[in-house]
Amino acid sequence: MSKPTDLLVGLVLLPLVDCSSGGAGPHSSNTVDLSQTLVPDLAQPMDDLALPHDLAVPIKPKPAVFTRAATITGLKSARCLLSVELTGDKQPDLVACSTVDQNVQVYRNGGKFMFAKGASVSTPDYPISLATGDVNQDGFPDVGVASFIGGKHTILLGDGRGNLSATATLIGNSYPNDIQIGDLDGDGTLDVLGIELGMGNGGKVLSLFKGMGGGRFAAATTLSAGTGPAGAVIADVNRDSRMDIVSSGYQGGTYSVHLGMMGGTLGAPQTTAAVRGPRLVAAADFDRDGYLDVAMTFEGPTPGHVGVYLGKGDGSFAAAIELPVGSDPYGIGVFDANLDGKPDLYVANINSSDVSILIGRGDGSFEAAQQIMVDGNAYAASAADFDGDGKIDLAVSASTQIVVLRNETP
Ligand SMILES: [Ca+2]
Ligand SMILES: [Ca+2]
Ligand SMILES: [Ca+2]
Ligand SMILES: [Ca+2]
Repeated sequence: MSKPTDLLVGLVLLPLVDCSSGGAGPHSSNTVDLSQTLVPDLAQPMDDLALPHDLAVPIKPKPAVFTRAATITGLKSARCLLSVELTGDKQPDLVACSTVDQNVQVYRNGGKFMFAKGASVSTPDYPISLATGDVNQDGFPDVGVASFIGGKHTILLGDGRGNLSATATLIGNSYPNDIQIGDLDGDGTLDVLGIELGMGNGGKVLSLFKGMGGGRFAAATTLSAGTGPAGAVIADVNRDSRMDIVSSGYQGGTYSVHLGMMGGTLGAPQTTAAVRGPRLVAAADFDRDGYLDVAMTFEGPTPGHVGVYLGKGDGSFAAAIELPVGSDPYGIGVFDANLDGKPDLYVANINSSDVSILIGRGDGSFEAAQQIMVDGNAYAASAADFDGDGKIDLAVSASTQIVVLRNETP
């Protein structure tokens, strides 16, 4: 099986680690805080709720059930995947990118798991990550694309009818590997964050492009981070209503936290050692203590693993809980797969050509991964309710195809 994880650029062999499962911010698909519910958790008996946490009898959560509902073929080296409603019919569409076709391709959701090829936009120089948000505040979601070789981030404005048109091109450091969109300075306008491996430059920076409204952005300001940033999430980890950044330091084996400060600035990074090769990052309140936690995929063949870091609420995190998944895990995101209101994880595995679904128990621990084959190097996945039945489905980018899995959990 081919393993397209390496790209020769110049004389440097680059391990590529990217691909976003979605941007953060108002349209985030990898940040879910399910803790804010006021409804009692009916999955647990009342006696259980009254017990101290460590005395509670663990309730085994029900597994999720997914079946293949659609296979979109004809892709070449599909690397990114995003679910976002682009056509105005309230049904989430799919956006993929191809490093061979060098484009971003929209697949319009026609209902009943029928997807039709829609708009295509040329995005040269190895597009490898997508994010979404309404950057020009016209009510229609837009798409940001990171192009690895060009060191650039292209903003594609959505018109609400399924079309995407390139507007700004944002040049940051070098070799962007992930892109996130969120309001980092709290001015009500979405900003773009470039997460850049910076190969050959001793790259230790993130590039922040502040949104100025109308889809325009300021020139990059740089934030120092762990060596070789590969992925990040924008989320409020210390619950002060200011957005923060948690980024992975792929080359240095670290993760870094930038806390949002008064006046729209970001504080100095707090960098913590992780095990080798952290890649992409997602956030949710996995133990439901009111503070966001993060999960990261880690480079590694067999067994691959995900690290879950429970937030302490002050911007720091407990030591990793390591969860085995498929081989060479890459894209990661949060959804409620088994409909119990507790956040679960999906992980795209490159080498094992499958997706792992980790059912959260709601206390920060997880059931053993359910593996679903997708028959192709899986770099990215994206969750959305494609058929509108209230159950969140999952689309997986698998090299030459996109496999759409229907959630049939009873
Ligand atoms: Ca914060
Ligand atoms: Ca938490
Ligand atoms: Ca769940
Ligand atoms: Ca559904």
